Amino acid sequence: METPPPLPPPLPPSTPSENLGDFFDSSSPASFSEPYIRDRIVVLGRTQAGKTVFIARLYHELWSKPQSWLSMRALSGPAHTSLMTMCAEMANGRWPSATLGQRYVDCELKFNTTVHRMTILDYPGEVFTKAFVRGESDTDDTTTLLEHVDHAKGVILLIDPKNAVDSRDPTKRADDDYGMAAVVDRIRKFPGGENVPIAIVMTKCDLHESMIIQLGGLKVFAEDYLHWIIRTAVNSYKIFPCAAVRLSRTSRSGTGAPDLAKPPVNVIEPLKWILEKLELHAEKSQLATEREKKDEILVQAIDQARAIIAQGATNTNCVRARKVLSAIPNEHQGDRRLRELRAEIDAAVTDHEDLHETKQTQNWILFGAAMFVLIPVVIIVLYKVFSQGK
Ligand SMILES: Nc1nc2c(ncn2[C@@H]2O[C@H](COP(=O)(O)OP(=O)(O)O)[C@@H](O)[C@H]2O)c(=O)[nH]1
Ligand SMILES: [Mg+2]
Repeated sequence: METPPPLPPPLPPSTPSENLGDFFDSSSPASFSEPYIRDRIVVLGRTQAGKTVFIARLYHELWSKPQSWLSMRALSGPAHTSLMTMCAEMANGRWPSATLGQRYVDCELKFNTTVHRMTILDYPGEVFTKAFVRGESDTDDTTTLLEHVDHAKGVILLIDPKNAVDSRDPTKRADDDYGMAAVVDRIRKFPGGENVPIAIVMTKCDLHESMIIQLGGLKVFAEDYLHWIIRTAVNSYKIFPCAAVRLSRTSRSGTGAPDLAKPPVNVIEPLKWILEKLELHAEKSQLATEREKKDEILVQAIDQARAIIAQGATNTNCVRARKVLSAIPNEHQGDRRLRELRAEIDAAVTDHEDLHETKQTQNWILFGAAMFVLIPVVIIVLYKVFSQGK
């Protein structure tokens, strides 16, 4: 593993949340004026959640058997070697040693044609507890952790379901329910975090499957033991029961040796789900941008046509206005605003023609009346002139 890569600028100072219903002490995003860049998929979990095993297996799967639609590459040689060594150790029947220092692995993911950055935060669980349970965000290690979380566009949360159930140790329990819910809360409240896909991965399910079944199955288990996380995640989350590395022999204690020959369960799937969601979001936002652009063209044309008609609803102006409107792309021709304006132009031109006709009739009546008076006067004058001449 390697030293942390340079990070984007830190978050602006936090302000207290205005929402009275807020339960967690997350900083409010209300003070942000600039769009906040969400550029990485983040993997995190508390101590002993199974992070090292999960990421080593995920990396091994994608490196050794790259799929045409998904591949993964560590961004540094030492990180690659470290992940592959951990898998080699597991292949030899040894679990990877506990994480000693703060560790980051930066990887590049290629999903179909898009490249994503993935940051794996495999730090000692104490840092997680400090940041999300004790709310201490002033030390270097917690600040870095929070910054990664705040830049996440997708998150994989690893939870050992046994810890979620283990109520004998309230500290352990707090890390899983309070701490994890605090992570989710922070993600949802910060700019652009409303729809960040969160994959909740329940680890070591080869060991815990029967416990989950006994407690009512995955759905009931999640509602009973992960309800704070689910409530806080609101939307865009999915729960995956996962067995990254299974034991070589049936053992319920979890102390058995790992067997890398057995296929993993739900190691690639959470990542795939996140990537598909991100692709869908990207498509949607691209469509929305295109729609906005087209709408702008429509609004501009409507304004231009109105300005022409405002100069007078003469035949020439109406023809000009209609010409402007017919230049609008076909897919907008059925737009309500356009139909209404066309009807207005038709009405305006009819009024204009009616007015014109009325004026013409009035002129003819005036002319007739004038002739009615003038002709007898002229006849009388001529008669008088001629009769005097005689
Ligand atoms: N049976 C089983 N045990 C696991 C699995 N993943 C992790 N473990 C056990 O949990 C221990 C802690 O896992 P580790 O990945 O080091 O946790 P971390 O502290 O979150 O990095 C390992 O030493 C294994 O004994 C799994 O998928 N199946
Ligand atoms: Mg570890």
